[in-house]
Amino acid sequence: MKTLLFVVAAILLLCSSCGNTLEKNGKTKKPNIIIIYADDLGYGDVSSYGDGIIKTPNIDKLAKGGIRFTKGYASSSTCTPSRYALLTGIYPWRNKRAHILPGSAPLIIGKDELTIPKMLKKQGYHTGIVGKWHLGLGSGNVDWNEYITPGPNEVGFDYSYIMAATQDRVPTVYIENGNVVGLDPDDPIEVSYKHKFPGELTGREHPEMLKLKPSPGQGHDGTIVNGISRIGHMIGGEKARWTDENMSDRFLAKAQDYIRSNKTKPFFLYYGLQQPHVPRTPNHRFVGKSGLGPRGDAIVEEDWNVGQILKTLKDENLLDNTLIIFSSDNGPVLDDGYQDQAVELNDGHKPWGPFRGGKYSLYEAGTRLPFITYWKGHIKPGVSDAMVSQIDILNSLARLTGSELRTNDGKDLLNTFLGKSNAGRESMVIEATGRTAYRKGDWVMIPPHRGSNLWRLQGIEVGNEPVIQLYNIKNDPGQKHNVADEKKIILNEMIAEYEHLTGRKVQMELPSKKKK
Ligand code: NG6
Ligand code: CA
Repeated sequence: MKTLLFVVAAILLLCSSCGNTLEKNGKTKKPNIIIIYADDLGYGDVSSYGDGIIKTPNIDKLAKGGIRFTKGYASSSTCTPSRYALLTGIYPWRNKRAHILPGSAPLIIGKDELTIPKMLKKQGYHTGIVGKWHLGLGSGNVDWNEYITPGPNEVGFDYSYIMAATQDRVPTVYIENGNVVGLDPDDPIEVSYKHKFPGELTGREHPEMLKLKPSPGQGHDGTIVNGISRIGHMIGGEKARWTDENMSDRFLAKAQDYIRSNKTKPFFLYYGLQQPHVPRTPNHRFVGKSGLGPRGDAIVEEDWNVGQILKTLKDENLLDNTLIIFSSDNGPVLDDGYQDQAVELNDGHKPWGPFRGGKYSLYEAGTRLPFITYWKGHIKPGVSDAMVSQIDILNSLARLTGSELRTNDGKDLLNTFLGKSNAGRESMVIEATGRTAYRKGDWVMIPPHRGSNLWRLQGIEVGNEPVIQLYNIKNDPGQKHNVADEKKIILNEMIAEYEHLTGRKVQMELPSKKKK
């Protein structure tokens, strides 16, 4: 009897102490979740996906230790729509306001809309965002000198440390939980996308003050901040203005702080890296590291950031209790507004991988991106050819964390994300600057779209043709052969499904008909 009591006591003691150890190590039953979201990083920019001309050893570590998806997609080939779809699990073309936003735009996520952080909060998570937001702030006419609301904190994030829009747009300040960081009340900020302020210095009028010149005709010649002119106008807030070269260190430090201070509860961190979006301003530690100029150097810096996040998780003993999802918001672009020699120094590198197009494009490189899931000890490393979209993350994380909530447009692909299944989505609608196309199996159908196919300034084919385009992506990843005339059955099937799903009508313009 004594022995039995002793055994029972020992077991109880063991269990309570293992509970304690779990607590002490910050390990909880529900895994922490980190989404690392790059800005304008192309399929071929990551060495484990591309030509390896730019070395990305840390992202490759995720790819080799997790699932590297070869058919991973953003829902759109620009930022705001992709971010909207990722966070809400809803197609961005359903929301009229989901297009590239100016820095003064109101919040486009409705307060009643479901978001990943809202869903996770209900499951007991602490939720944070650090980095690029670009989903609008306030409800119109934001006063940047007051508490800025609604914003990320009103749509599910407990903590936020963000830039409002893009690095090339005003306001060029960090915003923490709705307040501009370091704002001097005696030097209030005003922002306008309509007019210049008296006394404001712009790149248009003072090119001699610039260390990075805008590309002609792209509009990055407004307010000068840190020797770089931006889109839009801003006055005041001198002390609060960011220094671009320190931005990546700043966001990294905030992301690390967030991880360290929330390690005892399950946390969700959305880490929105700003690279390699323009202006490309790598810290001096990374200048010259890629041999491809600022764009390549910004990617090397970005990769280092990813490595530091991994290191932080390892140091905090959180690595085997944290699911990491890595992807990018849209495809690559070389000249996107500044004369940073991205084109001249590209030197044979293929940011778009084997695909056609890039940022802004309905062609494959617009939305097909690096997409990796990593969870040490829980995901068996591998490569998956399943078609997955960022729009599926919400429903999949809901299942992972035991939430019943689902969105209509997303799929629950949890098993695929965890490497337990090869089943992907069958089809999806992709979006590019308001236009849409339909991707199904090995095929993509692009309805006729008006406007020039080649965006000359950016050097990107955006997918506009007066006729229907149909490509077999598997056999023809470069989308060179429009087979709309030959493959009538699949074409008609895709048109019908696309029309049903989107409510958008496809004009029946076949290539053969146009030639006559
Ligand atoms: C475009 C800008 C481009 C970039 C993009 C947003 C022009 C001509 N170009 O309108 O420089 O800022 O918006 O990029 O204004 S995104 O990745 O945030 O979608
Ligand atoms: Ca982007």
